[in-house]
Amino acid sequence: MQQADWIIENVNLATMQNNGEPFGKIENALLAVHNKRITWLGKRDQAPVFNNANRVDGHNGWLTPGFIDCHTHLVYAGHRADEFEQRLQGISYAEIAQHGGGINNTVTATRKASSDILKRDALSRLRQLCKEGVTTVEIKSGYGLDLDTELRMLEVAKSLQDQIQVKVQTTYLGAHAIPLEYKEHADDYIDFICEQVLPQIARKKLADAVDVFCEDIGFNLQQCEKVYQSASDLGFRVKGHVEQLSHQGGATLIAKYNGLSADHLEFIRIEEIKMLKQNNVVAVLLPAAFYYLNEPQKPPIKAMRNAKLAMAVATDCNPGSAPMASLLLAMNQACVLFGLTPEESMLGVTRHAAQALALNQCKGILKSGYDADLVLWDIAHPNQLSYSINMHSPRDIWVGGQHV
Ligand code: DI6
Ligand code: FE
Repeated sequence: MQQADWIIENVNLATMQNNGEPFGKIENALLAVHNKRITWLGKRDQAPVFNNANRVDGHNGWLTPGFIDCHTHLVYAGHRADEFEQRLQGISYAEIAQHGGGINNTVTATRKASSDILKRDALSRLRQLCKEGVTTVEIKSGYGLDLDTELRMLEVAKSLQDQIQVKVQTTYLGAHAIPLEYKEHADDYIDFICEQVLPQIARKKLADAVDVFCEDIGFNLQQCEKVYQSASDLGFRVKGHVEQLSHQGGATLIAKYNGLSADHLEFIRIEEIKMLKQNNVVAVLLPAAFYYLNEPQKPPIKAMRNAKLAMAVATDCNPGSAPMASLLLAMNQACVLFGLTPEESMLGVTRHAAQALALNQCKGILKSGYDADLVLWDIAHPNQLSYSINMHSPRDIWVGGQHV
């Protein structure tokens, strides 16, 4: 006899483990939860006896790991619908940024907003994500740029998990844009990040990782390397917005610093992919930004697949290039726009997304010992989740074994 707080039966499992089956599936299964963790899973007819366990009926649906959105900018004030209209008139994202709009527009609004307002708005976007089965979310700073607002953004991001059952991982993205007060002095701003902000964030334990925007309209390779060096010295893992609008060499830089993930990658060169693979860097695909910006070039998915590179999929939810709070839609976009298979897109929001956040020892797959972050879907096959838009929502969600 084995101990369990509750078990779910009459259910099929998309474990997302590498067990030789698509989606790591186990049909006619049973899964048991004890002390917030999965304690047993397998075929129903091979299950041990669980005395005193509550029984949940899975209605012959599919149970998946809780989804992980591993790249978002959920905390910000205001919106940029006016810039969306400008882009529809033919003005490019880069042109808007070069004229002081873009990210700096949101920086102005975010600096002015109280923490209560930031929290209220972020919470409403987070609720949308969680309704679709997201149980872990990464949230970046980067719309404050000054010390006070960056710290506030990270505090607000962390505080969201007191309001709603979700795990929040935070990332410091000081090198997101050159703030207006440092215009023409980007190197001084980088020094400010490295000398003033990063040490405080480390001391206050406000971030789990450090990100940069390596781009003509962001920061150059030398500036990004300076941030990575300081971040690594303080014990942070790094990641980056790289090769999105042009090739800069940011992906190779992330590999050199043993980073967690390289995000976007539309302009990565084929020969650079093996560097990511060798250093266990996850490729985070952000099809919503590609879609909104009408980007001219797709990431080289076939080469990534051939290299067996771990590919994650995330919303990039942000007010400029991806005003979208739907991870299911990002999965669909990853298939339609980039050519991922439905299985790859689901790995992208589970196992590979967990790896991008260094949570792959406890989240992202259904496995004994792993956190009981679970989503039950009324579907006949897990490939339906990538196939249809707005047709399926979770029947039940559990975070750490607790029903939400
Ligand atoms: N993530 C970002 O941070 C920038 N692009 C992206 O994919 C843009 C954010 C913004 O325009 O506000
Ligand atoms: Fe982003």
